[in-house]
This record gives sequence, structure tokens and C-alpha cells, in this order.
Amino acid sequence: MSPWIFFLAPFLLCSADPSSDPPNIILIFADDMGYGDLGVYGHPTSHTPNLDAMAAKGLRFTNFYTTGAVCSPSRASLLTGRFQTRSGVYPGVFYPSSVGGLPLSEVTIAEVLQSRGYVTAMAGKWHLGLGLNGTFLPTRQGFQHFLGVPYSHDQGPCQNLICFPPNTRCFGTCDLGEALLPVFINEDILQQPVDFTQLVPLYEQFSKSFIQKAAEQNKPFFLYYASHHTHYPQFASARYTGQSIRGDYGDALLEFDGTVGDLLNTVWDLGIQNNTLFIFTSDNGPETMRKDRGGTSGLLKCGKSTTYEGGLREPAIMYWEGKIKPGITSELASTLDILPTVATLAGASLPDVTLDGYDLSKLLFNNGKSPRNTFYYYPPSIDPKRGIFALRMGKYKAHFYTQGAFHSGTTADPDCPMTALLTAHNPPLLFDLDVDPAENYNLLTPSIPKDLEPILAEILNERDRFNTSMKYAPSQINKGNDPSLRPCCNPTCTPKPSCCHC
Ligand code: CSN
Ligand code: MG
Repeated sequence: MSPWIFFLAPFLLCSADPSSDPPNIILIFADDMGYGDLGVYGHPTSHTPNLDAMAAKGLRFTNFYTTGAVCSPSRASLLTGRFQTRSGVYPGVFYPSSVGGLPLSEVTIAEVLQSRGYVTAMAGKWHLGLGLNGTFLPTRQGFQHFLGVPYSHDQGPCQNLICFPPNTRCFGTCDLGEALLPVFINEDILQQPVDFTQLVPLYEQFSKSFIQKAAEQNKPFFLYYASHHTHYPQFASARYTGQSIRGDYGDALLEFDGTVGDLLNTVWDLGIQNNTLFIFTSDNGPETMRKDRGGTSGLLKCGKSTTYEGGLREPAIMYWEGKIKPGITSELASTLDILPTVATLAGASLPDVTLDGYDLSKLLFNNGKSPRNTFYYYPPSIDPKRGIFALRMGKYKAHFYTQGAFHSGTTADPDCPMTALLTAHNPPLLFDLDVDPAENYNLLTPSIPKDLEPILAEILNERDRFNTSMKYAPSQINKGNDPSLRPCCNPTCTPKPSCCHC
């Protein structure tokens, strides 16, 4: 090699055009983790040293939104850059016997990056459908390698988690009528039931060898690590069990944080940290109905399955050593923005569909300003007749409908649990989230102040524009269930699903 190449190499690496050297992307997605659950987001007894360190070295978001207050819709939007309405991933979530899934016509981040020569893999919870012969598995959506569970780990009898009386360690019940929980490797069942004491180490090993192999082959890679933590029921491998002063939730969180540390170390050990973007966030707010075994949205109102801030605002960190200036940003951003952002960084072309996300490159690398000024809040049970439940414009958030939820039970606030019935608000409730992030003080009561009339008119216009322009795909979840679709490692056995045990 010419000595000039050696000289030039460091400058080439720092090229102003990020697409000239496509970065590796590690997308870490937590489950049911609330805004207030991490040490760095203020939890007094959570121990999350690796995430806290990632936040200190990266950019930490305080106004970052997921699109779905439950799993499947939120994941559909994350991977497509589109509201769940456009892909039909509503209302609610997929079940093991669901007939539908994320339509294969949707273009995922994995497909976008694969088209630019990336190698792609996913570990963990999918929850975007399984279907007949694995029709909807990640391997059909751009992931070359998959190790994980196709849905939530409470959508099965929760063996090994000792969920039922007389032992109530799991604090609640899992779905007894479903098949034992399977772990898939690509499209085959590797294990059924899953051994929860070994699951996370298995994911870590898979992720590490994927990264090492990609680095060896000098190929850019995309790893989507979708943890089961910290969804109920809480579990952790032996190394973490009983280690946190925050109890079962704390142990699960500790194990999740340990994986983050493992991924960071793998990247640093390979010396590829200057070319690897880490993105961390969570799919939806905390399931407070699980009491101390669920998460917390901290100072935000309510949690999972609601369109209050606690349902959809999430912790989020983006870290790229030497490229993203460390700091904290209160600029608006969303999981919707991840696809357009990484496509730009990779120099990949955007799918030829309506996207709801923005490219955040300027926010990350230049002026620190977000191109996003609005956010639209859909409830889990989307109804085109109602449209969005709330809209954020700049610092203002208006609620047109509010509704409590089963998942947000047990908190002291009477607006959160399912006893708070669907209520239409006209005029809407209006909050200034910059000064009142907890949504305590409705600005439009007892009457509408003159100075807020223009912004209110603008918000109502935008609501109408958005609702009427939205194209709803037919619901994939309402396609219903077929019990024969439940995964079974021993397809000819009887009686199902209990015989599906290998
Ligand atoms: S979720 O949690 O998958 O994280 O959204 O495990 O809404 O009916 C939600 N649900 C099972 C769940 C059912 C879950 C529901
Ligand atoms: Mg979830």
C-alpha cells in the first residue's frame, strides 16, 4: 500500500459526507421501559452504569416519542418510519395465533440498509407477526439472521418464571392457553420452552459473533437488539438475580444494562467505535399495573396504553464516538425519524412511500436543531372516525380525547386507570410541555385566553389536515386468530399446544 494511503486514511474516515463510509448501526430497543426508569433519567435506585455512560458520551433526548403506546404498532413505526395506521398494525398487538403481521410490502430499516450492502441481524422480541410457515418473521423483512421470540414473553404460560400460585414471583398471570414460548433461530424453533436463565447470554453471544464477523469481513452492519427487558414478567439470568436494590424490575434492568455494556465493549474491542452509531430507546411507556414490577414514567403522566406523555415519551440516547457531540437535547424527535436518519448516513435511498419521519442529521451533527415540530398521538385502539387523540406543536400539546388504560392502573392519578373512560375534549385540553411536562395545568380553563387563540386555531387546523390526509391500511390485527398458527417444535404431536415441548 502506498504510504500516502496511510496518511490519507484518517482524513477519509472523518469525511464530511457520512455516506462515503456507511456507519454500523446498533439499534437497542427496550420493552415497556418508562421515561423515569434509568439512572441517568433520574431514578433513585436503578443501577444502569452502561446506559448512563452511553448518555454521558452521547446525545440524550428529553422529548423523544414512540408512536404506539403498546408494542406491535410502536415496532411497526420504528422499522418503517411510518405511523402504524399506514401499515395496519392496529388496534392492540399481535398474538401467537394472529393471522396477520407487518405487511411484507412495508420497507424496513433492515431492507433499506441491506440494499446498501449492510449485513443485518436481529436478536430478541419481534412482535410483528409470525403467520403461516413464518410468513411474517424478521427473515422476511430484511434481517439475514434472527434469534429471538416472535412476540411478548407473557404471551405464553411463562414457564421458568414461576408465575402462578402458590408462588407469585411474577405478580400476575401469563397466557395459559398459548403455546410454550419458543426461541427461533431464523425460521426454525431452536428451543421450546425458552430457558429464561440462559436467554440473554444467548442473545449476547449471537450479537457479538455477528458484529465480529461483519467487522472481519469489513462489511457495514445493522444489528437490531430488541430486548424483552423490562416487560413484565421480570426475569434475569443468575448473574443479575437479586443484585439490584430495586427488586425484580431492577434485576431485569441490570441485565439489560449489562447487554448494553457488552455491545459497547464488543465495538470498542474491535476498534470500530468511530464508525458505529448506537441508538437506544423503548417501545412504549411503563406497565404501572404491575406495581413495583412495572416501570415508571417518572414525572410524566400515566403510562402504557395512554396518550399522556408517560405512554409515548421515552428515554433515548444516540451515541457515535467522535461524531456526535455529547450533550442533552430537548428538541423533538421520534422513532419515526430513525429510518430516514440512518438511510441518509448510509447513503441509501428512501423507500418510495409516504414517510412520517425526518432526517435528524442536522440535529446530530450540525446545528442541533430538529426538523420536527409536531408529533401525533394515536391510542392503541385506533379508530379512523376519531383519528389522533392528541397533537404536539412545539411546546404545546392538545388532547382531543383522553382515556385511561388497564396497563396504566395502580397509580394515584385517577386519569390513568381504565376507570377513566374515553372522553372527548372540545375545546381540547392544552398544556405547555416546556413548563408543565407533567400535564397538570390546562391552559384553556376556565376560559380560552386571547393570546392562545392563534396557536389553538393552528393546532386544530393541523389536526384536521393530518386526520384527513391519513391513509389507513386495513387492520392486520383484526384479521383474527387461527390456533393452528401457534408455533410448535413438534408439529405432529397432540394435544396442542401443551405437547409443543422439545
Ligand atoms: S406489549 O404488551 O406487547 O409490550 O404491548 O405482552 O395490549 O393486549 C400488550 N395488549 C400482551 C402486551 C398483550 C402484551 C398486550
Ligand atoms: Mg412493549
